[in-house]
Amino acid sequence: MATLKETLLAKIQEHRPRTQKLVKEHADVKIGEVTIGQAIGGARGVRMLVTDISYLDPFEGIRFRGKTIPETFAALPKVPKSEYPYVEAFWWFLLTGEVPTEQQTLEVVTDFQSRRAVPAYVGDMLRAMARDTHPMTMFSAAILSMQRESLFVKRYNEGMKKDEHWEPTYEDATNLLAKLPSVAAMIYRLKYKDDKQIPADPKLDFGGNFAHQMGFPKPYDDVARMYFILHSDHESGNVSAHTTHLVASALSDVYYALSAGINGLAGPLHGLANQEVLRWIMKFQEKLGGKEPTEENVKQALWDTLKAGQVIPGYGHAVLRKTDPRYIAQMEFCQKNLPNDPLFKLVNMIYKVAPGVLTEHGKTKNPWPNVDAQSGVIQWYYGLKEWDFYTVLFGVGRAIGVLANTTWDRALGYAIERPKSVTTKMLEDVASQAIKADDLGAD
Ligand code: FAM
Repeated sequence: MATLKETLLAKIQEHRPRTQKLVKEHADVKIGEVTIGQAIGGARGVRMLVTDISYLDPFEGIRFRGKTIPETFAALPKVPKSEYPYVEAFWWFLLTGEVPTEQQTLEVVTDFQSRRAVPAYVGDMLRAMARDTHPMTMFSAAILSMQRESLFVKRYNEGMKKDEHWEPTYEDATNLLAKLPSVAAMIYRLKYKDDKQIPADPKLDFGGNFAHQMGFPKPYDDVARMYFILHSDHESGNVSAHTTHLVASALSDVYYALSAGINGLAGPLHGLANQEVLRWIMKFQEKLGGKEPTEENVKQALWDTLKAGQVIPGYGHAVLRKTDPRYIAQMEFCQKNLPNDPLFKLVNMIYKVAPGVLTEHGKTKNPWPNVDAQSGVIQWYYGLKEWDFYTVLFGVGRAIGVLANTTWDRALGYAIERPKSVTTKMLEDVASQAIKADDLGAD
């Protein structure tokens, strides 16, 4: 039976002629145009990235390799006595577009276990950092510190052909991904558990070992698997995915690229929003001073936030125009596993009230919740209450998607990214020409 690397190579060889044909024969075909609003407004909606790993429809939400979230969970081999699939099976699926067999999955599990050990210098470096450093800074630094391990750099320096770039990138990506749960758990225990580290369990899978090294009992292993898969990929334009792609496009290796992507994820408008959601809820509860929350006082608190010129964390999205299916997947998990949890009930109450408030406020194009509005509740329920750590969990998940993408970027030889900038004066000139043309048209 073919290994993951052999299956991936076959997929790459099958795909390359498609990309080559598009570039050779259809390079001038237009797929969109750019307005002044888009140039100033964060390139929203500009079609300029290509990925086959996931696609985000504004109304349907994410599909991984053509499958919705429930279809993905249903299709992949599951860890015995668990309700969620192996992350390793999902890695295979994202890389190849094929659902692996049980045996293929177990081979990847064994492969990841053999790559899991974190170099001792990572712990030394983390311990040298100020203990109140944000865990995302530690996570990014830990990834960057391992850059010396890059096989891509070694092979590049030896003189490697372009069509071989994917191979050491795949090796780097797998080496790095396999280490991330242990790196994350190390940061958690260093910061919040007096540096009492738990050694890895060589028998466990990606999610299982993460729960073990964090020190959380079952079913936290399944929570971790669900969380990592849900947060993995959201096509290519979001800040963490795009940053990783951009940095890697200079042929910087995956250590440089992922570390940069993680820095983008650390922004409050992106991944850090899940920390912000919990912070908002705790502040709200503090203000209530032990009183039962009501729809009326939730509404008031939302308006207070908006009137203070701040955003409601966990709501809105640059692409989505309905409730995020990643939010729904987590809500269904809560309905099944923690239906009576007070925090879950409060999050549901916010879900009932916030879209109306945001619609009345009239600014956001999407008043519905995104992934971050729900994820902290689950972590809190299972004992992970240090919410400034939540974005690290997001980062471990996001790594799966962006590392699969970077491997394919190298396989298809995508170019160094270099869009063109213009000056404000140029925009003003184009705008006045457009007005003149309109005036002429009106005559
Ligand atoms: N609360 C208040 N105002 C909001 C808002 C929210 N949740 N979402 C959007 N707006 C405002 C936005 O700030 C902008 O105001 P200005 O015109 O004054 O700049 C206006 O509505 C139009 O924004 P938009 O076009 O609807 O959204 P964008 O595409 O510009 O931004 C988000 C998208 C996600 C950055 C934005 O909705 C937001 O700030 N949400 C809160 C933070 C959050 O939850 N981020 C996580 C996103 C998540 F999916 C992820 O990356 N993990």
